[in-house]
Parts: sequence; structure tokens; C-alpha cells
Amino acid sequence: MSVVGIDVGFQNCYIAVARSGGIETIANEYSDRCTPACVSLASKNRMIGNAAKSQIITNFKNTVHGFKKFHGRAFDDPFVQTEKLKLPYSLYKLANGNTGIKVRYLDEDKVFTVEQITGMLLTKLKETSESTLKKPVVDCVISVPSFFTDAERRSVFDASQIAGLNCLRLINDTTAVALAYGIYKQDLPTPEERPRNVVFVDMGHSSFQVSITAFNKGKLKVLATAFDPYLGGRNFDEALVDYFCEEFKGKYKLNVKDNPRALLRLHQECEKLKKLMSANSSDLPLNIECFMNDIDVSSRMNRGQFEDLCAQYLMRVEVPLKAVLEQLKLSRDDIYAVEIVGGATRIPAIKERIAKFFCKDISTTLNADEAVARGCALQCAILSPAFKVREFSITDVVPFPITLRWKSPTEDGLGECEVFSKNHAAPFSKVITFHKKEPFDLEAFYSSPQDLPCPDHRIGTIQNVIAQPDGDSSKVKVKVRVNVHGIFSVSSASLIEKQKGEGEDMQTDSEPMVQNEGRAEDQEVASGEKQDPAAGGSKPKVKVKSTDLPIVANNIRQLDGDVLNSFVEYERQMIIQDKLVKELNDAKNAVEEYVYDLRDKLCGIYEKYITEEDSNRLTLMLEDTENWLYEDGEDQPKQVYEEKLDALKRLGQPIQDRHREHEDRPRAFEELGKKL
Ligand code: ATP
Ligand code: K
Ligand code: MG
Repeated sequence: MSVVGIDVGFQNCYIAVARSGGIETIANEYSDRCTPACVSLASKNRMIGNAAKSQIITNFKNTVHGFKKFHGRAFDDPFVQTEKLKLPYSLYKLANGNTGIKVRYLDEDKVFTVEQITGMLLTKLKETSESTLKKPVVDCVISVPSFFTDAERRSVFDASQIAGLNCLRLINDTTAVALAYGIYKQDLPTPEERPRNVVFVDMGHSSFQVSITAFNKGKLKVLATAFDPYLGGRNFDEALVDYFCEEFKGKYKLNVKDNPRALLRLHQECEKLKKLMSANSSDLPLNIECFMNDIDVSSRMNRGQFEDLCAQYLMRVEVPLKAVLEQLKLSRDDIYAVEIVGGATRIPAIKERIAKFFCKDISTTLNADEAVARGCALQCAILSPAFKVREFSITDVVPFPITLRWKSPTEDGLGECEVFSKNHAAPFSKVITFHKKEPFDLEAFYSSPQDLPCPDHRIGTIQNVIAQPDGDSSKVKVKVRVNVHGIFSVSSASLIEKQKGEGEDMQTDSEPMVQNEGRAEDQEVASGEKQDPAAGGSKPKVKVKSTDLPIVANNIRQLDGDVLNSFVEYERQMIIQDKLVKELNDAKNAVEEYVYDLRDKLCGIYEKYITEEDSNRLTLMLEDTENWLYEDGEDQPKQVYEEKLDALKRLGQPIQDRHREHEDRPRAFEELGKKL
């Protein structure tokens, strides 16, 4: 069994695996440990990761990037609408209101859901880990931002299923980092001692996350999280892009924003410039040749100017830092260390602001790019029965308070209560006892919509929890939980059968009672079937006789089971299609390579082994083949290339044989000499 951790970033993905030597971040076929979160669709196949990134400008309409925040989002969501204006590819409103991505694929117009696009990316990451580990990869742990809501988490979980992965846990980015930090520390306080509080800061391309985590020997407990879901490296790129667009408008009379290709190029150059400015405070050039309308453009910028330009973003750095301390009423003195990760924390002004806020040197002991993936792999190792790793308990938090509302059709039985407060420990289960005469509906939602990154505060509904025919009030226990993925569910409802003499405490419509059931440690292990990531779990611990009531949950925005299954199947087909195209290209390339190789050798090492006349004839034939490859032979079935190669080899092989024979002869003599 494999143990794999995947950091799915807005821009960059990393994979770490557990091997006998420990946790290792692995490289893809380009020897790159970072795989871009990019998928490019084409008329015959798809390209994913580095290959897709190289298509961003050339095939901009069909190259999808920056899609992570479309998970669980309605098309009408204002964020989606703002992004839509900036993206070179098209977004599309799906029948269920979700955000779809419209591209040309296999010469047809095609709309993919974001789960499918992330599924493609995960397929690539799965293949990369399989080729490193040389065995199938199924079990994994995937990171999500700590502020991801229920809908976003369900959507990422579905994507993992589309890729054929069994996600043992969706873990929060900053929690994965905390695990990577803590698990090897030898000097953590004992469980009886005061815990060590560490602040983890992660600023990536799209968002900014902060957590405070308490460590004792063998355990970590996240105490609080805070975030700016819309502050990341890309804001700084955009500030530069806007600045230069304005400048080029005046200086070169260019309307860059009207030209998607030029705009994408400018984006890439601005990101490079931004990174250079992190290392260098002097004036730096920006030069782009043949930028637009055959015009070369150039400009300059230095770090001071850059910081002025981005003042509005730099100001926002302090907000979550302050918030996380305030939530816990902690002072700076209670903080043992501040650890930063994420690419954008390399911007000196951001680092300075964090250090200044905590009045502390910040530590960069963790690998800023790989810590999340390593933490994921560690979590996977802990969860996997196949791997031995030291015991380490992880308690996370609920990012936003959750309220449950109940409603009966005729009674005035309408009410609500907050079942999980902000920073409540997770995973966690609670049992709520209702006294009800009639069937009732339950609805779960986030209680503080103003704090949510997206405007939709609904989580899900459950209809018709009980039908008690005798008109008496009955006792219904409902178990709610936030599971290991951070996903909320009503995991069971049971009717407690009335016993004689119990009538006394049976009040109609009294306030429900909420009991803690404690940590929900049980993990969900998905099989091939469509599985609700929130389902499963143990039966409630009820002493009296109880009957389970059916629950039909309706989770806002989640893919329907049949649809998900069809996506799983479609992904498999696309994998096969990509493989066929790869084999075809390999067959074609083999012909081309043989042509070049033989031609070189005919004027080189083979010269002595072929008559001039034969050599001329063969050279002509090679030239014909080369021309054919660019004309009629451009687009042929695999078999045609294989036959072509065989035909060439029939002519080339005898020469090669004569050459080899000649080479071997002196060697054979030498060996004979030794024996004598
Ligand atoms: P997210 O966490 O938001 O999903 P991500 O995980 O893909 O995004 P990271 O890989 O952590 O993001 O960081 C990428 C960002 O860091 C990009 O904006 C990139 O330009 C920026 N970055 C990387 N190196 C530097 C540097 N030396 N100076 C400034 N910015 C940098
Ligand atoms: K990343
Ligand atoms: Mg990240």
C-alpha cells in the first residue's frame, strides 16, 4: 500500500511519499518537484501539469489554470463573476448553478465541472507518484485551505474519487504544516506541561492562512485559524500587470488588456520580476520582445516602488495575524515561534510585516514549498495500516460556526441552535435530542455568513426526520458531526421507543438537548462505489431500544452519485485516450529519430559498409520519409508508422550488422589472444 500526500495549490502542486527512509518529496517526469495546477485540452488529448503550462499562451482558450477556487461555488457567485472577466478561458453556468469550464476537447465544445478538472490534475499527480513508487497509488491525503467550506470540501473530495484516489483525509494546509513541524521534534513539553504554541503562516498564490497550534509530546491541537482567502502572490502579480498596462498605454499606445496573449505574457514576466525583486532591491528591467503589434516593450521597477504599488495588499497582512491572537486572547509572549511557508512569504515586505507584528524573528525551518505535501504524507502514513510511524494525535478546528434549524410542517416547531462554534475541535460528533409530535426537516448552515469566503451559507437539508403515527410526542436523537475531512453531516437519526413511565420527561417541543459525543476518530474509507464523504460512523450509544430513521441528505452543490460515477468512467476513458495518443506519438517519433540517426551514420561510421550507390539511394529514401512525416505522414494510425520503421530497418539493419561484425572482430581476436 502506498502512502502519498498531495498539496493541491492554486498554482503549484507537490507530492510527498513515505518510504522506508522517511518522507520524500518527489519529482515529475520533468525532474520538477512542482507540478503546475494546469490542464490543457486539445483536439486529440489533454496535457496536464508542466506540459499544460507551456500551452498557456499558445492555446489560451483551452488551457485551464486558477480553478481551485471554483470548487463548490455557484456560477453567479460574485467572485466567479470577477474571475470570469480576467480569465482567458470561458466559464459556463451548469444546470445546477455550479461553475463549469468550457473548452474545445477532441474537436468538440465541452463543458467540464471543476471536479473533473481537478480530477485530471489529480490523475497526473497519481501517475507521477505511481511511476516513482513503481506500484499503484490509491490511498492519499490531500490538502485544502483551512477556510474551505463544506461545499468546497465535498467538491475536492469528489475530484479525488474521479481520479480513482481514496482520500483518507482532506487536511487543512496549516495543519499539514504543523504536523510536518511537530512530529520529529524531540523537545516538546510533556502532556502535563504547558503546551508550546506555534503560529503557522502560509501565503500561497491565492490566499493567506494563519493558525495557532499547541504542541505537547505526541500531539498537536489547532487552537484557532484566521485567513484572508483573497490575499496571495497573484494580487502582487496583478498590481504589476495593471501598472505596466497603464504605462504601455501611454508609452507605446498599446491596449494590452484587449489582447489575451500579450496579457498572459505580461503576467508571466511580472511574476518573474516580482520574484527577482525579492532577492534584489535595486532597479530591475522588464523587457518583452515583440510584445504586441511587433513592438518591443521595456520598463523598470525596484522593490521600493513595488511596495508602494502593493501598499493596499501589504496592509492586509496584519489582519488575520491580529484576529488569530484575539480569538484566543493570547498575547505575543504566549507564542513560542512563528513558522512561515508558501511562496508569497518570500516577499521581503511580507516577511517583515509578520516579524514586526509578532516582535519576533520568524523561522523558516520548514521547506516553504514542500511542507504542506510532507505534512499530508505524514498524515497518510499515520492513517495507513501499512506504515509504521510514531503515534501523533491531531485535533483540528471548525473554521466557521454551524447552526442547525428544524421545522415541522404544521406545528410552530421552528427553532435553531448552534451545534458547532468557531474553533470547536474537529473531527467531533454530537447527539441532539428532539421531542417531536410530527415529522420535521433539518437544515444546516453557517451561522455567520459575513465571515464566509463565499456568499452561500447553506450546508444541507434533511427532510422528514421522523414520522410517528400515534400522535404522541416521541424522542428523536440526531447525531451531527464534523468528520475527518472537515465535512459536516447528520450521520444518524434514531427514534427512541417510548417506555411506560417515561412520559414525564416527554415534553412537546421543548428545547432540544445537545450532548457531546466526542472525537469522531473513525475514518471513512471509500471503495469503488460512490460514497458520501460524510456518511458512515458508529451507531449512537443509546441504552434504550432505538430504531434508525432514514436520512436523505441534500447537500447544496454536491454532485449527484450517478453523475459522479459517469465522471469516474469518463476520466478512465480520457486516460486511455491520452495513452493511445502517447503511443502514436512515440511511434511517429521513432520513425523520425531513425531517419536522423541513419542519415548521420551513413556519412559517418557506416560509410565503409555500404556502396556509394546504395548509400545515395538510401539517403534519398530517408529524405522522402522525412518529407512524408511533415506531409501525408503527419497524421497516420500507429500501425503505419510502425510499418514505415520496419521498412527502414530492413534496409538499415544489414549495414548495422556489417558494422557491428567488423567492430566485434578485433575484440574477438583480443580475447582469443588473452586465452592463448
Ligand atoms: P495556494 O496556497 O493559494 O493554493 P499555491 O500553494 O499554489 O497557492 P505557493 O506555491 O505556495 O502557492 O506560492 C506561489 C506564489 O508564491 C506565487 O504567487 C509565486 O509568484 C510566489 N513566489 C514564489 N517565489 C517567490 C519569490 N521568491 N518572491 C516572491 N514571490 C514568490
Ligand atoms: K503549493
Ligand atoms: Mg498552498
